[in-house]
Amino acid sequence: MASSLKNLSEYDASKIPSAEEYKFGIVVADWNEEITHTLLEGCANCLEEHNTKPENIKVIHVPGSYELPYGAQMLLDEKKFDAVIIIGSVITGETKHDEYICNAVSSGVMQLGLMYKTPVIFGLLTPRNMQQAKDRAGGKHGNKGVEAAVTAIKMVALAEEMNKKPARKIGW
Ligand code: DLZ
Repeated sequence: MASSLKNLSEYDASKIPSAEEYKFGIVVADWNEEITHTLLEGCANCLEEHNTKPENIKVIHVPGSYELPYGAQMLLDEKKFDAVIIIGSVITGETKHDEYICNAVSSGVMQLGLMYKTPVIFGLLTPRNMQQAKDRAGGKHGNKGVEAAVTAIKMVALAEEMNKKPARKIGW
């Protein structure tokens, strides 16, 4: 379903398990930061609303979305997180740069999740213009950061249920 038909921030909070024991890594691209920092805020606030402790959320920044998979890999290498969330916004331009970046990010993120056996959540906006981005970063279509947070919690709960939670390093 297109996000124009579904508010990205609307979900049934009663169906989301408590994330009190969970640890999340977030990598955020600073390109289009007026959008991505709003997505980050929505994401982190949502995790905390579901009881994740602030000290169990680590945020790192990369310059642009193309760098998101590498940033996610650095977090995954720490072996501290139950899930990693990537956040970025690639706006269509006059050239095909957006296609190259989006393809690289989506395949990179998918590969990392399978390779590290850890959920890596795709919080990338791919709008055609700034207005579409604003509509999905706290505007009329909600906040994709919230959707990414809810997805991350659900995936960690599923991994727990299936006994597939990634092994973490001791002491964190
Ligand atoms: C170069 C570039 C352009 C044109 N547009 C965006 C964008 O809309 N969103 C985004 O996150 N990053 C963009 N970038 C930067 C690239 O992702 C990357 O940081 C640079 O190409 C350096 O590798």
